[in-house]
Order: sequence, then C-alpha cells, then structure tokens
Amino acid sequence: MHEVNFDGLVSPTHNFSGLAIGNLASTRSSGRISRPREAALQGLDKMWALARRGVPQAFLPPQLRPSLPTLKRLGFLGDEAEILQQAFEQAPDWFAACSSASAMWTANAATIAPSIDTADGRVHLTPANLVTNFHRSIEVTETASTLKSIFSSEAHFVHHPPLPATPMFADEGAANHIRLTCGDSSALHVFVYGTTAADRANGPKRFPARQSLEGCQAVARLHQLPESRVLFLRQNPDAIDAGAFHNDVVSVGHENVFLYHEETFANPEESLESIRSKFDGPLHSIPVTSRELTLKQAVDSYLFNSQIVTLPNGRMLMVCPLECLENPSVQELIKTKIVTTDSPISEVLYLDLRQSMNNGGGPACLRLRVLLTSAELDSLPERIFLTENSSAFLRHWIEQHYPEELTLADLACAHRYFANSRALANLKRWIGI
Ligand code: SUG
Repeated sequence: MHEVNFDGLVSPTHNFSGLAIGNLASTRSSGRISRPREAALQGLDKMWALARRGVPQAFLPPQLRPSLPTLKRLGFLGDEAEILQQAFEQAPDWFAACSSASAMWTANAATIAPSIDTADGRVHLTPANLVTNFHRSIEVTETASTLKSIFSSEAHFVHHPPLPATPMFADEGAANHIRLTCGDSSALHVFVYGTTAADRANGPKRFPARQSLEGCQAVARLHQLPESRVLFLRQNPDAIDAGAFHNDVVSVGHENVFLYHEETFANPEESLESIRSKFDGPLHSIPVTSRELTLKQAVDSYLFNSQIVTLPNGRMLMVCPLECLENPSVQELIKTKIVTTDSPISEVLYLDLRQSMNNGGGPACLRLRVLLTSAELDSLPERIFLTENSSAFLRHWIEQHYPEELTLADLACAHRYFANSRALANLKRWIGI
C-alpha cells in the first residue's frame, strides 16, 4: 500500500478575511494583507520536501475565486465586472466569503476509506459538506468533481455525494477522522464528533461544533466499514471553545502512533480505553497533559497538527510548523516524549507555513491522506504527483501568476478574475483533468 498525501495547492486569491468562527488564527488575521505567492511557495516547499524524501506526494488544484456562480445565486446580476463590483460594494461580507481560498485545506475536502478496509474492496470517497461555514460550503461541488476526475476508475473508486447539507449531518472530512493500524492488522477508524442531535446541550458554548455524530455514522456506513472496526468519540466541548475547531488541532494518528492532548475527548478515560481495547496490536500512544502543554499552547503552536509520515526506510518523520520550534514547552515535549529511543518517530522537520497558519491551517490541514494499492495509484493522472519536473513547473506557474500581496478590494477587479480563470484552466489542462 502507498499512502499518498494530496495537498491543496494554495490559490492566487489567498486572503485573510476572518471568516472562520472558532478558528482563533483566522479571527486574529482578519483584514491583514495576504501574500499569495509566498503562501503557495510555502505549501509547494512542504510538498517537495516530502516528495524528495520518497514520500508519495500529489496535489489538488486551487478553485477559482471569487465564486461567481455563488454570487449569482445570491442575486448579483450583470456581467462579471458588474457582479464583482456590486457584491464588493453592497455586501462585503458575502463577497469575502465567496473569495476565500479555503479549498487549500484538503484535510477537510473528504473522508476516504482505503480498499483494504471496505467490504467491497474498493476505495470510498465522501466529500465533506462543510455546512457550518458559508465560505467553506462553496468548495463542495468543485471538490466532488475534482475528486471524480482524479480518482476516475470505477473499478477502484466509489464516489458518494456529500451528506445532506444540514447541521444534523455536519461533516468536515478527514480532519475529524483517524485511521490507526499496526502492520497488517485490520485498521481502526476513529471518528471524532463535536455534536449530536440527541444531545446538543453538552456541546461547546462559545464556538460551533463542526462535526456531527450523525455525519460520522453516515460516512462509516457509506464506506462499508465493519462495525467492529469503527469508533465514534466525542470531542471535548472545552477544547472546541479553546479553538480546536477540528479534532486535528488536538490529536494526530498515523499507523500505530497516536499523539494526543489529554483534553481531546469529552470522556477521556473511556475514549482512550475504547481505542486501546479495539486496536489490534501494540499502540504507541503519546499523551500530552495540560501541565505539559495547555490547550492554548496546543492551539497556538499547532503541535498536534503536525504531519506524521513514514519514510521509505520505515522510520517516521514529523513535519511541524515553525511555531513549534519557537515554543519551549513543545520543544521539551518533542525531546522527552515524541522523538525518543522507543518511538517510531525518529525525526522532526520544521517548515515555514505561516501564511496558511495565519488562517488556522497547519501542515496536517493542508493534506488529504489517501491509502492506495499500486493498481489504484497507477490509475491516477501522472501529473498530479510531485516530481522534480512537476514541482519545477508549479513553481514557475506560481511565480508567473500569483501576486506578492493581496487585499480583498483587489479581488473585485474583473481583469484579475479573468487572468486567474485562464491560469487555473491552463493548470487543469496541463494536469489532464
Ligand atoms: O476551516 N480556515 C480554515 C482552516 C482549516 C484548517 N483545517 C484543519 N484543521 N484540518 C477553517 O477554519 C479561514 C478563512 C478566512 O478566515 O479567510 C479558514 O477558513
């Protein structure tokens, strides 16, 4: 099996509009001038750093923004220039939502079950409905069609439509799903939810819970996962209220490694016991206590949003944002608990992802993991994979088309919209999708 990371290529319209309630970095960055070229190159550097080390790496193309189809649905009429101008002047908040580059955080694009885990032996994909935030809900239609054109073999892939777009089925994809496995053992799928229709009262008080139990249950059923290999665990509402808007802000799992903050789950002891007892094999769990790292420090540093990958030599590498290097408590944890002699994680790579981090997107937010057999992998378009050639092509394409700086007002310019539209169409043509 090959675990391929599909990173979202950052869009030329990356901007800071403070759209994501409960995502503290997004709120803090609201109105800042963004640096789209730097953002895209930071993302590309991460992809290439992993590809160069032999970790299979691919990308999903950006979506065109502002979303004119959405602005039209909201009643803005006329030609492109008129729609953009009217929306910007009359409804700047809606305009900002329709301009978000949020499709770059592909951990929220979909939940995917590998063929070795599913009853029919095919890979199952369900795009997330992202119903909690308007700006994110706009991504869904194009994400679904992009996934269909990349994973196009019907013999290998089953595409489910996104769940009904209503809070009862709120779904934010792989960011709230952890697949744990040990060698050839059957994998355990841990779905983490923040709310359920049966018990809204015990949810977060300050910020929205973006993942529902009902959404998790529907995805597990659609993906034909055996009941015995699935767990549904509730997020700690206090963690959501402290800024853990997705579970991947407070815990991360990879193969048999589970790194988590002790305040991750609503019922910590019971939840961890159920993981331990259902997991088939020795679990390398790394609990982090609140004394070692407060929830606030976890959210600020994004330690748990680090990306853990297996290198060709079988050892694991953890990709951390630079913010982890700057935090002494995180450094202490890495030294004493994460990269130790008995840990499968043998190395840490620190990367500058500040443009994405300032919108609340760390290394793990930027990637969607897809576990594939060789035959499944061979059925994908060749150019979505990062190689020396494709990475050089993307670098040049970014340098050619991305502005150094951007404000929301710049996005109302029709000339820029058409230029981005042409550039993205060319990119898709080049990929062959
Ligand atoms: O949904 N930020 C994204 C960040 C997603 C991070 N993903 C994971 N944790 N897996 C979000 O909150 C900010 C956009 C803005 O404010 O303009 C935003 O949508």
